[in-house]
Amino acid sequence: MHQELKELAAAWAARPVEERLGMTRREFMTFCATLATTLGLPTGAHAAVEKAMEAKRRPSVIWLHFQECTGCTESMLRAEHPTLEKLILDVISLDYHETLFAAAGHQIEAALKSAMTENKGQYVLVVEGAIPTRDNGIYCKVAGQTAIEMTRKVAADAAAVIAIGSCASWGGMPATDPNPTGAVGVHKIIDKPVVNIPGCPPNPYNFLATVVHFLTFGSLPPVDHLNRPLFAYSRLIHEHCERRAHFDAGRFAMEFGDEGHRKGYCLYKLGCKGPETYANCPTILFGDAGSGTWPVGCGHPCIGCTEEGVGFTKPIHTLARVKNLEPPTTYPGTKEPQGKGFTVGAGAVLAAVAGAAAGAGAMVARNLGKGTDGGASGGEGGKSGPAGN
Ligand code: FSX
Ligand code: SF4
Ligand code: F3S
Repeated sequence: MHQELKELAAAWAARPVEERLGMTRREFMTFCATLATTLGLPTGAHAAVEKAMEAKRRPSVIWLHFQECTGCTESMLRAEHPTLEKLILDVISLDYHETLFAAAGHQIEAALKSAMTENKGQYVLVVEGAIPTRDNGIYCKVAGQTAIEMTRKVAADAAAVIAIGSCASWGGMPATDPNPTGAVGVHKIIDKPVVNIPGCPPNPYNFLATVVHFLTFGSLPPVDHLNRPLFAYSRLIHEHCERRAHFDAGRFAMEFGDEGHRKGYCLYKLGCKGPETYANCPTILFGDAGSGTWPVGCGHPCIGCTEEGVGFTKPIHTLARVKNLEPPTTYPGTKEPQGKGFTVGAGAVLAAVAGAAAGAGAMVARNLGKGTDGGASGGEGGKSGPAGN
């Protein structure tokens, strides 16, 4: 049976990329070329991404779950746009995932073993959830092993390690004071470089972009001092927020449901942590459901879920430290039609992979979906971090 599945997977992978992704060849080529032109990529960069997407070999991914809510996996699979999950499941070979596997017990343990042996030194380890360290890590065990033991064992032969979600990045929700289990992020217990993709849940596009980068260039993307990919976490939320014009004009919602809140004014005085949180939420959005589909767009202050020391640490209602007072060069529109507008699609992902800044990625996403739609702009090349090359 195992063999039959392998043959089926190989037959599917042998089909042309446009067939696998449900696009025409022309659409696929135009898609890559448009991105390259719009972003001013160095000659050949789009071709490399194109080639990687077409490749029949998909990296084996082993996905471990520890202290978390499974929201990372849920957000990856519950996107509205079918292209997203198609893309994810097309670019990787998900060889071990406790939540998604139909198998259990010895069968799934055997699957882990064979994925590790068959792809030794080549697989990507993805960890979802924090690692409890108190009392020798006994507060989270899978198949008789602690999360610490299992992570170290699987990480030893991994080509790359990705911590998905805030829990795996630094402890997140399980590490909330007083952190009874001593929950920490993956990078605290292994010696290898780890790329962190925080967010509770994280944006699935940021995960996909990271994997496609690995696929295209054979390395994980450049990261910041917290090991977060620069393409996604180099800008403050406040810099691209559609309510920013209201912040600069001093128009604030003072209570949920008041006139300012109903008019879409800035949520700073309700505790929005956008001014001290680095992430691309306002530009890449969630769920492919159109404009406004991100926390602030829906009327709730950002709680800083991607920022260690802010999310799950600072009370939601306390005022944020404003890290950058410089007004943006371009303001996003303050009246976006709710539930309509562009579809992010894969454009922003590939733009991000190719080294563009989040703002430029958003422009491409908007342009792909709507023709022209204005929006935030900006761009800068990434610098290499510890796991960059
Ligand atoms: Fe949940 Fe993931 Fe939050 Fe944590 O996301 S959405 S608690 S970051 O590890 O499952
Ligand atoms: Fe947007 Fe929050 Fe900044 Fe206001 S404080 S502009 S709501 S990110
Ligand atoms: Fe999290 Fe704030 Fe984005 S709460 S999802 S970082 S808007």
